[in-house]
Amino acid sequence: MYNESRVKGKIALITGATSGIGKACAFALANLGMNLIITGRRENLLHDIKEDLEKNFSIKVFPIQLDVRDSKEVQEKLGSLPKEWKDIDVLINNAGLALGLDKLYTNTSEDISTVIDTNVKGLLYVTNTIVPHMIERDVPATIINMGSVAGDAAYAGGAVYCASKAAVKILSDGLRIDLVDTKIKVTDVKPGLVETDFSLVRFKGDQERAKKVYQGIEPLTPENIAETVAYIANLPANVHIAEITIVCNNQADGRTIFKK
Ligand code: NDP
Ligand code: 8X3
Repeated sequence: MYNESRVKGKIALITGATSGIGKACAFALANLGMNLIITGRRENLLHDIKEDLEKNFSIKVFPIQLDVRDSKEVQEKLGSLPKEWKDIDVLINNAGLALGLDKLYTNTSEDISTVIDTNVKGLLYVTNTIVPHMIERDVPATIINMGSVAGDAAYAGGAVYCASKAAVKILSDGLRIDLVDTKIKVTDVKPGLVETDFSLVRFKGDQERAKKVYQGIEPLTPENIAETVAYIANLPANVHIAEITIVCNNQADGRTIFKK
């Protein structure tokens, strides 16, 4: 039904496009003919991905090295985009991470700050830099925030991460309300287990432990999520998906998983 691209030639900005879900979103949106601003901290990866995208699709890609935790950097880099990249139609707030899977009272203040500053404050800094110009343009636009089933209920050892994703849900709801008199839509995408570098980052490079998370179950792939993100980005202007939960088979919610 929505096979044709409505967003060809339009611009999407993706945070955390160097890996996993964000990178897969870049390819899925490129497939719809969107020009892309890809961001992340690892500059070398951004340039490799730009090359790969421009080789495979007839689109333009603008890489910006960006740490979403740095409000000044966000304001400077995203608040002064070149004229041809200013008109962002789709914003994907995807950058995020978890650190550790330990009892709340053992979490270090450094890890707590990193998770909250990235998943919550970073999303706010980027959103607040982009939205005013979206409103000014007065054309249909979509903001897609990467939430999680982790935001629906706490699980053992995940309190700070779960709280950050609960915040993404409430911020998405609040922004949707605050934009109700505009043409801008806000969607909270809530995946379950997706096999990416997420667990490797969470367990600080412990490959064995990270691998175990996805054993005994067929997890989602980043491409599974990207397909839904592209579908949402490509919806007709009158169709507004507020929230969507995507889990793999044998996962019921953030804490109920059946492993063989
Ligand atoms: P990855 O680790 O593969 O990707 C995370 C991305 O976030 C990377 O591109 C990384 O880029 C970027 N990032 C992290 N910190 C920052 C920062 N301070 N500034 C800018 N970019 C940053 O994990 P996923 O693809 O799985 O995660 C993407 C999103 O999906 C996250 O928000 C995560 O919480 C969410 N999610 C993941 C699920 C899963 O099971 N994998 C399930 C539900 C939600 P770089 O290091 O280059 O800065
Ligand atoms: C990431 C998925 O279940 O590890 O949000 O929290 S989970």
